[in-house]
Amino acid sequence: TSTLLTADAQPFAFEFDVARTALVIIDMQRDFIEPGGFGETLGNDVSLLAAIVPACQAMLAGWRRAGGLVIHTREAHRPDLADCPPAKRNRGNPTLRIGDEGPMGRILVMGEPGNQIIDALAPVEGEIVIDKPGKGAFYATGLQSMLQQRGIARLLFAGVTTEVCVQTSMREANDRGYDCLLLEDCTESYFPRFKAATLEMVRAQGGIVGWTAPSTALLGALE
Ligand code: C5J
Repeated sequence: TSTLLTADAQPFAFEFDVARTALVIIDMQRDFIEPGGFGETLGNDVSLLAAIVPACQAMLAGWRRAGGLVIHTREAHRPDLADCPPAKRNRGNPTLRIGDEGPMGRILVMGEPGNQIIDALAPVEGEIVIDKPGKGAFYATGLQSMLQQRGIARLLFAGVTTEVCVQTSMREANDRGYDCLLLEDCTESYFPRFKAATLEMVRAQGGIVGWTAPSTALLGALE
């Protein structure tokens, strides 16, 4: 509907209409959430991230009920890794590099078991799935034209990790003129202090990157 709704948010109320707003769920793929994937090979405790799944499920269910557009992203590379810069593949000293064979198939490669969105948040018919080779969802993807074709002006962000792919995507969107809101309980980092800092930096200076709010504030506005 084109009715303007209002959600309690920081630094001030967020106005949105379902018809021109999309829920963007960033990289809730097995690689980051389950043991044996890319996240764990970088030395992270993946159980921290799994904790947001129930809140993401509730938000997704409410947004679907309201008839809103849902976009899922996956950090995913071509099997030949032509879209993976060596700088990305070689940085740090991961036990498994992008493209290597891991317990859930080749790390961060399209089509592999580890690259699938977790069952609890699996896309359904009519939802858009974006495979992105970078951290941001706009870089080298068709996301912007898909949003433009549908008249989307506002984005609600969920997913992982808060300060990497979520924040990068949100900043890309903000520079492209979208009003962006980060769903506080639907995002997580392997470093809790980075999540806290990201929420603060997004909404500082009058919402320099956008808004933040708990998912219940958005869901409440939909009722
Ligand atoms: C990372 C992501 N952290 N989805 N990817 O490498 O945030």
